Amino acid sequence: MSATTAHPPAPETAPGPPATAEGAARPRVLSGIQPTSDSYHLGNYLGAVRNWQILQADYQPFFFIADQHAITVDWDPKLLRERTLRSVAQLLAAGVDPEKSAIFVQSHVPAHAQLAWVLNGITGFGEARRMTQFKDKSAKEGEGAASVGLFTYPVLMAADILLYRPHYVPVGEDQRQHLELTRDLAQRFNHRFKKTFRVPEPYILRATSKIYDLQEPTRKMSKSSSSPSGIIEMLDDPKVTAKKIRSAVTDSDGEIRYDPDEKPGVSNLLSLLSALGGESIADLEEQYAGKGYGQLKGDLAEVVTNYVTPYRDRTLELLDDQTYLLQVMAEGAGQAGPIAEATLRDVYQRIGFVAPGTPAR
Ligand code: AQP
Repeated sequence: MSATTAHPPAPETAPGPPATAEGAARPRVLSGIQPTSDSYHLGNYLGAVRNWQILQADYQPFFFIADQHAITVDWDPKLLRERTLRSVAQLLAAGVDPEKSAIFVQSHVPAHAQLAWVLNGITGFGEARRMTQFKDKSAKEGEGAASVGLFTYPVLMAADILLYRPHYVPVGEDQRQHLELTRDLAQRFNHRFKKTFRVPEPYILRATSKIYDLQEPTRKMSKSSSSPSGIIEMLDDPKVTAKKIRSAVTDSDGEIRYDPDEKPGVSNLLSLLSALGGESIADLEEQYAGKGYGQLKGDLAEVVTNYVTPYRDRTLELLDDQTYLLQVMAEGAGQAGPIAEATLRDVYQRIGFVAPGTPAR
């Protein structure tokens, strides 16, 4: 059983289901997620994974577990292995279907790192330095303590995307700047060496593009900067989740109204209820007129519990069948690998690398 909805709202920056001529290839979408926690949080789920599940009906999807990105900050090898399997299990539990989508692990397709190296050569140091995620993530320990990998993370992300020449990249708002860099690098490469890459569009659903922390509702829900009480883990015991929702920070004026500037906590709860329950924010405002925050939180806790319980059960079931998970990864890499390698061959030829055993052209 999967936690799904029928159709996503229209994305902010891309058209809805494509008007594809019969027989023509469906437009390609690609996205990735890091295996850096035991469970995805509700931000990862609503901002990215749920949309992946929906898009696979009309697009040709490639979804990967970004294990190479995961080693740009400190990591534990045993945990990384476990979390990679947990990530695949969660994608499947969310309804991403290996019959429709290529689900693979980044390090199983060496072309990602190989293209990243080439793109490093056309990325300006200053341009990489402007990436706000690097600034945010390196701020805690200081820039000197951050890895070079964290610095070039957006270049690897550009390679991840450009290898597959996708039309759209479904991500949360926090990835918009990285996607802009990807587009710049694609255009720069195409201009300098001959058209090679498709310049991809972001696919960002406004309603769920940024899910906020329950305790600090002006900050995004995030595994590295949220406190445990501010983050809804999809695989948590639903009772724990319900308790976190009941303790969410709101305000003292008592009115249930969507106003992210004045009432960020209540607005976040309304957004979550709307995203998971399917009713519009305007309808919810009407229904909750004159009611208290306790009622809103109780209802949201129930909706979240109903939503995550089958997801959690299915994930735990899949984790008992590691042979199947490994098979899904192998099949996904089998689909992704040849496409990525073909792009890399084009790139190598265009930039002047001599292909082994062939005369230089
Ligand atoms: N709060 C969020 N709201 C909406 N979308 C979100 N995403 C992450 N947080 C939110 C989207 O989830 C996808 C996978 O993200 P990732 O694996 O790159 O993880 P992340 O962005 O690093 O997730 P975190 O929790 O925010 O991790 P840290 O704290 O390490 O930065 C992406 O599409 C992302 O946009």
